[in-house]
Amino acid sequence: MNEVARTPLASEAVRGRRSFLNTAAAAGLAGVGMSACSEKPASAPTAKAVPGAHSNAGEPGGSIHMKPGELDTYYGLWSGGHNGDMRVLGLPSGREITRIPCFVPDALVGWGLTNESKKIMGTKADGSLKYTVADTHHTHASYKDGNYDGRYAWINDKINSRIARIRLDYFICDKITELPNVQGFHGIFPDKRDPVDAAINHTTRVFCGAEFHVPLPNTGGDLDKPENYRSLFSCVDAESMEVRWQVLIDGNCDLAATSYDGKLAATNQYNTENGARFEDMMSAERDACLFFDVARIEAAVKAGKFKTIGDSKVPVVDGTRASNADAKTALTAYVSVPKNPHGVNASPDGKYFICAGKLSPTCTVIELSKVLDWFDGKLDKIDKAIVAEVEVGLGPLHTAFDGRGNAYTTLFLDSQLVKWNVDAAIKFHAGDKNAKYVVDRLDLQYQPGHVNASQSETKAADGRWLAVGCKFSKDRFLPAGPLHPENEQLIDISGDKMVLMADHPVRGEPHDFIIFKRELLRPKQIYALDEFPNAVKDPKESGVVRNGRKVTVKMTSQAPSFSLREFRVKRGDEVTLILTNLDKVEDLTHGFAIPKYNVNFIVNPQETKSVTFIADKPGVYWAYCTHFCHALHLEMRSRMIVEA
Ligand code: RUQ
Ligand code: CUA
Ligand code: CA
Repeated sequence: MNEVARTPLASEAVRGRRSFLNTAAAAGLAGVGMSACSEKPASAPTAKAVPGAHSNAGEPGGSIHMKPGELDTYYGLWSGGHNGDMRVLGLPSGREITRIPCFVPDALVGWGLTNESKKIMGTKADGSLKYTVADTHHTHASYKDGNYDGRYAWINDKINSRIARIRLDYFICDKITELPNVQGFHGIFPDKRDPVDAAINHTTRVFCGAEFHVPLPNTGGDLDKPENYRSLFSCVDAESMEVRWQVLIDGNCDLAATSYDGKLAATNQYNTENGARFEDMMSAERDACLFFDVARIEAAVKAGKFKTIGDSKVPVVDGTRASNADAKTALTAYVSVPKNPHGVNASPDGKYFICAGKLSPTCTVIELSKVLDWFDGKLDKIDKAIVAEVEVGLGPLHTAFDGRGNAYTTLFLDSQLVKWNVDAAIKFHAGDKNAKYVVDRLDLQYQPGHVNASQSETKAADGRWLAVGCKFSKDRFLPAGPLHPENEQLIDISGDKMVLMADHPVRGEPHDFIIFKRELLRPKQIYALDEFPNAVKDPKESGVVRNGRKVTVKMTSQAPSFSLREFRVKRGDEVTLILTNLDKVEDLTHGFAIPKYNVNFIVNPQETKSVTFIADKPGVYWAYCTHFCHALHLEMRSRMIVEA
């Protein structure tokens, strides 16, 4: 597939293309045909990719090739898209280190099979999983003093509107919450400090935007009245993972951002039209970035100024335009932003939110102090908070920062990354037509969506590395059937010119990711036995305990054997097998599989897991260790005898 047209268009045509995309044009672009729109400005430097870049150690690029035994200097947390997991990468090498299962079963660790993971994932009355599909897009980590504190990360499931929390000490998912009253939960962002108690300078809440409108409650009413469908913005408690409150809004939500002072959360809205049809969602020339005054919302909830919807107990406050026209009492403020914006990102200096235009070739810079002024009644019109609205290229989607005043925005349609200077853009917008805000452009392969730079969304943005998630890889990798991988590209942004360093194929479909310094995490590599209330702490506790038809099998593992060489149950018993790995040696993981019973999971050092199944097939079943642990790994077995 080499059909990517790279012919520069005549300047008029370029200018025409660079005006707003109307409904018809966007409709025509809905397919892969988008790949044809990649006119290249004559000035675009075409950085040479590997292998040249590999040899420039010492230059701005440095080496991204890790010698054997060498460790990466950054972690990357990547969403796994419709694999429903989170991926952990080492950067700059791009090596994938692990995947953390969240929303979808995982065969390696037994996620979705063990009782512990099922409890986190959620089950139906019959004990089976409530959901087995997911669509993760956005991942962000908890903050302290404006930087990551290494406690948690969160990730969304757009399909079933769930938010999962990852413990960053063990790299495991420990809680999942399903948001009520919404569909299409997409954007997610933790607050960076407490909006009410200024002494709390770490994450306490996570904000969640819902894209799709639904009838409220969605229980069969208003089916054919899309004009009554509504969307909500939700706040989840970072510790309890309970939904604290929701805001009923006009329009919808897309991505989310929070301010460094904790006071403001925001979501971009591409469907202020409340449209139910494709063309309706694109009928308005401007949509909005919707701001929330978090402290006022919490005060309203405290004062009982809320309702609840259907069976949900979550307080819902009124954030509609009509009810929030008076700035002095408003819970929300709708800043107008051109046509169907997508990403909204907070600059690391704490001053601005930048909205990427998507169907408008612009980025809009909103000054947060002015938004606060409006809420204080000191600014007469909320749109005066817009301090720049500049053209950057076609299809702007997401923006990253280098901590030196530059923004990096992906241009989906142009297949480019544009580096632009925020201060210069503000000057240009203010009338200084000599202000050159575009600093550099780099062609990408192909159709970039997400972008993030090392430490970009923290006060410690270091402008070292930047990664781009390209939606199409086309010809960049060996063909392997019709499904192409995505292409995650690594770019050195330490110099004036951006340098493309590497392509990495990834299994579909990562969306957003964050990159941060490895020192910010303190991972543990051995569990504490006490993390597990059902731990079998001593091999002597092993055995079979019968309680009617319920049988509990307790077992431990220590390389190369299980504490029970055999165990007996009777046909029809409900068997709960608890296995604690008593090995304390780092990297000494065991597996436990039972043939014909669909059981397989792993236990890491000092970890306990359990499974429950009906022993419905009499016979001999060699349970065995599936994870290579010892020279006698193959001999590491236990015999399950099911008496007829
Ligand atoms: S959104 S491009 Cu979730 Cu941009 Cu993926
Ligand atoms: Cu234990 Cu392999
Ligand atoms: Ca719209």
